[in-house]
Amino acid sequence: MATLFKKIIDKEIPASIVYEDDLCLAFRDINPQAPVHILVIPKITSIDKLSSAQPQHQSLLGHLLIKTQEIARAENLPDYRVVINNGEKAGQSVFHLHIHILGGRDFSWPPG
Ligand code: DGP
Repeated sequence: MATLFKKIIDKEIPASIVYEDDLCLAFRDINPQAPVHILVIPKITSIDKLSSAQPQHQSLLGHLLIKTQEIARAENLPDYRVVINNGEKAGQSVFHLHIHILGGRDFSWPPG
């Protein structure tokens, strides 16, 4: 079943897209938890969460992180938090791998 994020990739649902290439898409979170809150997702749909990733996805995962730091730089974020929620108990609600980029405010630790 197509997730919400697949529909965003296919432009069936509008999103505020900040970056796109052949492998990934980045767009602003609809429910931002910080002044800047961007999601970076792979275009392939076979990775529902980080723990489903396989060794064959190594370069894709690296690509997502490199794009994460480029997007943070483009958003003028010197400091930012990068989050991947893996599974329901960790707060994952959309089962298509995504990296949260959060910035523009201070963050506490440990996270809730
Ligand atoms: P997570 O809880 O880690 O699975 O994060 C899912 C995020 O997706 C959550 O922060 C809200 C965001 N989100 C859910 N639906 C939409 C949508 O339709 N558009 C956008 N831009 N973001 C969405």
